[in-house]
Amino acid sequence: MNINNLIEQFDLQGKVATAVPFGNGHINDTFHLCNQDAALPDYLLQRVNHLVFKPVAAMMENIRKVTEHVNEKSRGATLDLIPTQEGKDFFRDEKGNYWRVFIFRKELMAYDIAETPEQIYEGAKAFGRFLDYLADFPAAELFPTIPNFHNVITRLEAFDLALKADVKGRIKECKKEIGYVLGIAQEMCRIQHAGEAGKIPLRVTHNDTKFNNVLLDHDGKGRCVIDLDTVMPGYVHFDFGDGVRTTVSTAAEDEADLEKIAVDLDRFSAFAQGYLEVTHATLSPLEIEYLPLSAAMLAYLMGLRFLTDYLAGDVYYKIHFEQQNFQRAKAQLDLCQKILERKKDLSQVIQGLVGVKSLW
Ligand code: GN1
Ligand code: MG
Repeated sequence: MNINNLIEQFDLQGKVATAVPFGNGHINDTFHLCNQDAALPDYLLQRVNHLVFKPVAAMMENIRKVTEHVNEKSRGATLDLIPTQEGKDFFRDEKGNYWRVFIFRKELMAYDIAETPEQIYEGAKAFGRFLDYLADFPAAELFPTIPNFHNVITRLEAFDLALKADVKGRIKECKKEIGYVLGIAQEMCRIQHAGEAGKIPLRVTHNDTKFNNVLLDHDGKGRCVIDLDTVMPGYVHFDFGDGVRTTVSTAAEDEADLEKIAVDLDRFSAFAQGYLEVTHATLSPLEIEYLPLSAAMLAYLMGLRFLTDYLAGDVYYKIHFEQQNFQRAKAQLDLCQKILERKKDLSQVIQGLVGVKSLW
């Protein structure tokens, strides 16, 4: 089926002029559909990676419920799903690929790396509002699309299996990183343990709050939270931690020069201030106490996942060059270490904002 036949399956306004590959996602394939009539909306067509998101229909049902709930509270605060001509959430082609369409907000922009603390503050507020809008949504109604997605304990088990198999004989290159991962494993499991002990509540979380998943307008205000594939029950730390991980340094996620990776306290303060301004009334003191640790945990989790994928032979993330997963892992583990070195400073920022002392 060619792209024009595919587009015809969806209930779109106007005619599509061009379909161009779009974005930097590591998982799905995305196209920007530009409308011939500039007054009508552009669209985003995506092929869902159904090897990663196995229960596609359940995931799409999650997305429909969540977008309806959020957009009812604040129109435009998240994506708008466009149904197929038959009123379905997605279309399955003859090869078994799953396709879906959202409105493309051409007046808004995504940044892989935030340029200023103001942008970070605004983006963080949008992510915070997303959590807040969903605070009254029954988490049990959402299907756990990828179970244990941010569970450090089970991610370490998968890492252990990859180490035992060593299918590409790559362990010898990664000795230092493997040692680092194992050395701080216990500390990195603390939030998960606290959750499993019932001390931290499960909420509806986004679970992929990297900074390029919030769109800002031309005045720099955070407008629209995107990439809802992993919205499911989780701890607030997953969202706060990933937001900090992707904003606290100006370095890229796979930065090869580790000297360029730095924890910038102004950038951290901006994220924490924006996020907490909207959520602190909802969060418990214990949830707030663990926020600084969550930043290290998410950098650790990503380092761990990239390293696992490198050892397993690059089977999960898209890579653009041979060693990219290893390079990503090194950068994320370096960031984790640098966040841990600054833990007192991060805690002080949180304490200054909401008066809650952090646990380390
Ligand atoms: C993947 O969809 P995308 O590329 O934003 C991954 C996230 C990671 C991210 C790292 C389903 O997200 O968990 O944080 O890469 N998504 C999935 O950049 O694994
Ligand atoms: Mg994603």
